Amino acid sequence: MKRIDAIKKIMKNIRDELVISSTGMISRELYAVKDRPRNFYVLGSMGNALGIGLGIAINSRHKVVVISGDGEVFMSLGTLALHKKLNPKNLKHYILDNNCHSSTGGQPTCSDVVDFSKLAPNTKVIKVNEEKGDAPRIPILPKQIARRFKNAISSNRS
Ligand SMILES: Cc1ncc(C[n+]2csc(CCOP(=O)(O)OP(=O)(O)O)c2C)c(N)n1
Ligand SMILES: [Mg+2]
Repeated sequence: MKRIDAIKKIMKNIRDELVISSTGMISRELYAVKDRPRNFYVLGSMGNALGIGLGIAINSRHKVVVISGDGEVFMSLGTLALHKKLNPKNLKHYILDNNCHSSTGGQPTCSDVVDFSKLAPNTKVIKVNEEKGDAPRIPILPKQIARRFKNAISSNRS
């Protein structure tokens, strides 16, 4: 499956959930598939999508969906243990696993020897292919992404 098709499939079932997406083409493709103020694109800060999602989930009643890559998860593998410990019922984690850092040239990861779904609850691994994809850069600035996300949460609109 193409990574962008996995993102389309996830987004089909999204209503008012907050969606946090990891650094690289995953965020670009999410923007291309369905931009919305309730999406938070973690630009540049690789390894932090799940931590941000957990922070929101344990401090609110919002339903939170995190979309990560395998390289992203390895940057901060300990956050999976924290996820298991906190176990918020309002957080779902999708990991789009292509066994590499496809956004930056396909450098391999060790995801072939780890089953992420055994390490944390509500964690679904979706195998995707290694294609980099061609979604363009997100044209809104990180500050604007953060501002409209905060506004969307506080006004409770989607
Ligand atoms: C701390 C840090 N290191 C490296 C990068 C560069 N970088 C951006 S995306 C990416 C690869 C992400 O890989 P993965 O999460 O597996 O997603 P994929 O591109 O394979 O879909 C890298 C290395 C970064 N933005 N921040
Ligand atoms: Mg990857």
